[in-house]
This record gives sequence, C-alpha cells and structure tokens, in this order.
Amino acid sequence: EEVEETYIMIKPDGFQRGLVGEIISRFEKKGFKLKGLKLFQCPKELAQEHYKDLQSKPFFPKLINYITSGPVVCMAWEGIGVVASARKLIGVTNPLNAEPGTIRGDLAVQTGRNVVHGSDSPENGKREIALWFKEGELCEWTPLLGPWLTE
Ligand code: YYY
Ligand code: MG
Repeated sequence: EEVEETYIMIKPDGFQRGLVGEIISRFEKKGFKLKGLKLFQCPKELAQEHYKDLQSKPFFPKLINYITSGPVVCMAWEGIGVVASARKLIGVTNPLNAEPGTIRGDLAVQTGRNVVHGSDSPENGKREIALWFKEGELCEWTPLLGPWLTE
C-alpha cells in the first residue's frame, strides 16, 4: 500500500448538527495523520470547481446551495491507503444504504444531507487539498506513535 492524501470535509449539516468532534475522532482513532484543518465558509465558485464532474447533473444547483449554506470543516489526512479507507469509514453516498458503523450509516438519512465528503481517488485527493488549502495551511509533523501504527 501507498502513502496517500485525502480531502475530507464536514458539510454544513454536519457542522450545524454538532457532529464535528464525532466525525474528526473517527479518522483520528483509525490512525490517520491530520495535516490540515480549518472552518471555512465556501464561496460558490469553489464549490462549483470542487464538484465540477457533477456539473451536468440535475441536483448540481441544489448541491452547490447546500455546500455553501454554512461553514464547512476542511481537512487533509495522510496515511497508507487513506483514500479508500476513508471512503469506507464514511459509507456509501445514500445514508440509508450505508452500513451501520460508517459515518453516514450512523449519523445521516438522506443523500442531500450526508454530512461528510471524502475524495474518491489519490489524484482527486491531491487536487482537492490543493483547491481548498492555501500554502502554509498544511503542517508537516512526525507522529510519535508512528511505529505503533505502522511497521
Ligand atoms: O462521493 P460521494 O459524496 O459519496 O457522492 P458523489 O457521487 O461524488 O456525489 C457528490 C454529492 O452530491 C453527494 O455526496 C451528495 C450529492 N448528490 C445528490 O445530492 N444527489 C444524488 N443523486 C447524488 C449525489
Ligand atoms: Mg464524490
């Protein structure tokens, strides 16, 4: 497995519902490394760029309104296989189909209010982190627990 980076974002519903600590702790406890974290009110243009692959979908305008409707929590996480693993922790897009134990399975009911975003490939992980974070907003640090998490 490769060391990768993924962009995780708590959406405005997750923030308003007071789920920030709960969601962050799931990635922390798993053993991934947090490299960037901020509370941010997302401008429309950034939301559109982030979701540009979905531009032609009928739900696109609604999605952009939702993502820009309040603060989001932006995170960059690093780890071995973190992209796919974070998607597993998050659960499938429709929370009603998401397995219990996943974030969406435990904490949400509707696709349009599915509380959290996770990059779908290592390439998109890099692209999205570069899109949402400015230079100087990411931290390089050495986890003291490193040898207890990976060999
Ligand atoms: O990666 P993921 O968030 O699980 O789903 P995507 O297919 O990338 O869609 C992004 C986002 O769009 C989804 O989290 C909710 C919203 N959405 C929607 O509102 N209605 C759909 N039918 C599909 C997706
Ligand atoms: Mg996606």
